[in-house]
Amino acid sequence: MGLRLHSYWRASAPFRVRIGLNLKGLPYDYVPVDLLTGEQSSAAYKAINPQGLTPALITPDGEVLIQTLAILEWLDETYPEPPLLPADALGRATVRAMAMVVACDIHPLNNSRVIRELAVRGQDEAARDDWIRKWTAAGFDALEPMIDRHGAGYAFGSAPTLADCCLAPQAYVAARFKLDLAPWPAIAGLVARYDDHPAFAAAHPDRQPDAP
Ligand SMILES: N[C@@H](CCC(=O)N[C@@H](CS)C(=O)NCC(=O)O)C(=O)O
Repeated sequence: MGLRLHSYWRASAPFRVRIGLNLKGLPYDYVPVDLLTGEQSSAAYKAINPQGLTPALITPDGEVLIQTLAILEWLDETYPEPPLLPADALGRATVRAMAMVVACDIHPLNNSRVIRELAVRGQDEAARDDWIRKWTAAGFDALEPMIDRHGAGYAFGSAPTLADCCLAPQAYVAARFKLDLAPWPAIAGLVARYDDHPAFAAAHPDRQPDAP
């Protein structure tokens, strides 16, 4: 058995792991989880990921991994080339910090279950979209100077890292919710670069088997 990824085409968290798998050149089986019909909350899926969130990665030994940062670090330790983290401790801490700005401080506020809850509490679509843009902008404000300082073609240095695995999907969400990247030229520059990289392009939502 090879690697198996439980994924939804448009969701940004599985997109991170698809990029990581592609950067490592690892083939995997794609198992769609339909977030629109609530499949993530089914007993069958929760037996795989008790959080009812995507993605889940099944290892060749049949172990289940959840949480994208943990999955990407496992991938990096298990399949070291090319590395997703720098060789030095300071570099690793910086790349992890950039990834966490996205994965810990932007995305959790904007995840679909949070947006659904805002709707339940009476927020209309315009207010919900503003909410998404607000927290994305706050994270991008923090990332922009970090990329200015550490980037040299990618978010940190001249090759893609864990930070890019997280940032590219968040930039896709930003475009989806019509957040103009003009205030963040360093991030806008990276997005153009991601579009040209085969590992990022193959991971793009529109190219997934469950995309409509
Ligand atoms: N912190 C988790 C976040 C996972 C997550 O929130 N996934 C979203 C898709 S981007 C999801 O499956 N949402 C389903 C829902 O909200 O019901 C990770 O990094 O894996």
